[in-house]
Amino acid sequence: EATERSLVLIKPDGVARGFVGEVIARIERKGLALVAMEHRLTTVAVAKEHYAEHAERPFYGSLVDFITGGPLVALVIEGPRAIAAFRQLAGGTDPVEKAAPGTIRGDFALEVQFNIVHGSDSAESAAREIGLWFPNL
Ligand code: DAT
Ligand code: MG
Repeated sequence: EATERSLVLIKPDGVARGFVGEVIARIERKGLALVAMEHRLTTVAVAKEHYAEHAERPFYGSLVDFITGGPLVALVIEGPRAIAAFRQLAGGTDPVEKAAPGTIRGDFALEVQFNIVHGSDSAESAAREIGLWFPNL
């Protein structure tokens, strides 16, 4: 397989609840490499751009408030099919209805907005998101 990169966020709920190590351990156990990692606060401008595809959705404002409401950990991961591989580790968006037990969301989350992690959903999204979060990479 061709190697790929994906943008992962351990969102503020994941950091506040102490899941940074757990998420990174799952990424490493899967065999994915860490290419960049930073603990940081997110500006409203970056948050809005990151979630631009959801700008018209009713939850957009609270999503931007949530993602800017505390520190998060942004990572770039790399490996064969890294984008799909991390989406598999994360589980579906709804942590109860969609994420299976054994996934990050299925194991640790209850509410859609507070689903611990973000992972790029396509090669196009990954390129856009890596450029947004790690412009020097
Ligand atoms: P994903 O994070 O699985 O790619 P998405 O891109 O559809 O999911 O949505 C981005 C985030 O927005 C998601 O992780 C949590 C939040 N979200 C999605 N649907 C929501 C809803 N119906 N109510 C509240 N938050 C929602
Ligand atoms: Mg998404």
